[in-house]
Amino acid sequence: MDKGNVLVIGNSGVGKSTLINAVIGEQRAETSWGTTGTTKKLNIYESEEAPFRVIDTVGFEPSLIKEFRAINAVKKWSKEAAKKGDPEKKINIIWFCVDGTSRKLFEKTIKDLSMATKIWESVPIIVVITKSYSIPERQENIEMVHNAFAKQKTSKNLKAVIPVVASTYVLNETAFAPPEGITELISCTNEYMPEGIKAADTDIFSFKLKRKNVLSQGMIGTATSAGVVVGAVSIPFSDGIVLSALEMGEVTALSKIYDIKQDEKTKKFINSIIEVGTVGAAAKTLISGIKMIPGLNIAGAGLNAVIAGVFVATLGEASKYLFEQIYLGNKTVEDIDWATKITESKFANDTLEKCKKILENINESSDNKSIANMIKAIFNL
Ligand SMILES: Nc1nc2c(ncn2[C@@H]2O[C@H](COP(=O)(O)OP(=O)(O)OP(=O)(O)O)[C@@H](O)[C@H]2O)c(=O)[nH]1
Ligand SMILES: [Mg+2]
Repeated sequence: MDKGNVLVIGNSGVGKSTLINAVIGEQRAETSWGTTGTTKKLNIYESEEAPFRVIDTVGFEPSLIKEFRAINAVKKWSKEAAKKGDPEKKINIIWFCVDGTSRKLFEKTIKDLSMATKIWESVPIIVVITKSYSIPERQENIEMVHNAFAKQKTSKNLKAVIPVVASTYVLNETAFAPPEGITELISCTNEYMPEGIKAADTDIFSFKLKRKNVLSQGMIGTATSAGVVVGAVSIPFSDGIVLSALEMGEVTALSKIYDIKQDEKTKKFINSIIEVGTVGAAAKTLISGIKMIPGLNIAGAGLNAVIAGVFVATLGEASKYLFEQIYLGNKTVEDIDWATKITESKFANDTLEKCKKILENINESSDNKSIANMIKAIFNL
């Protein structure tokens, strides 16, 4: 079946490549198209599973109005195909990317992008606010985009404004902005594809599930690295481990990736899992188990760093599984007994073995980064 084409435009550095990576994934094919000798070319990304193709205008600078070379390249790509009777190269949707960290530029960027794409006068536009790290600013940013669009001739083409974080953004040692908006963007894009090339709901569902899995893994990896840093500077853990802000951030972010409704029931559910994975019996047993590993060649800060990192990784793995089951409709956030049992078994099962392997591979001189990398490798993060 034919696939639709999404044209991605936005200033250089706005985050187009990072976005495409999050949407299409690693298992993708990348083909370049463009006249040799110019710096403007197109990169076309597709994967077997992805419901649409994405065309990246590399290094696009819409402020250089007379230099719409990237757009001309898209036109050419499309036109040549039309001549050959190849309907596959039509632009079906345009993603306008604006940088969420520089809202002052929204108006000018939208004006420039509208000018650049005026030849596609009736193609649906989705504005993607990239790098939307700041939650309090999101709603205001969406309104700013709508206001900027109201002044454009193509205002009727605007279908949605979606704030995204395409890759986990680390704010400080315990706080990070997790990936957001990616699967919403996938659904929304498919929704506005013309009939005939629109993917079936079931295909979109399984594609989104895979993306959620990958985004979660990346996020757990980032949280694990943060855990190592916090563990290394904290007091030794004797009676359970509490890195509360970090763990709360990690588990809540995972619940959001799996579209779990953020209400009181979910809060209670999250608190129960965190308790098991911090001060619960399984957590305490694991800590004493680690401390009794024979021939332990690392002590103090290094050992605490490993413990903290392993706990964050294990808690992440457990919660990811739980939220996935809820997302799939197999369980609900009211199944707390089930959730705590699963979490306990994650901590009890092979986690001690994993710790042994990690501790065998590091020593007193290992820095936080190498400790984190070792944990991530063992946990496949
Ligand atoms: N952590 C994080 N970094 C991001 C995100 N989006 C963009 N960045 C960073 O911003 C920088 C620019 O992102 P790119 O994706 O290369 O931007 P681009 O639009 O493809 O740039 P050109 O190819 O030059 O047009 C990179 O350092 C990215 O890592 C995000 O969602 N999270
Ligand atoms: Mg790029």
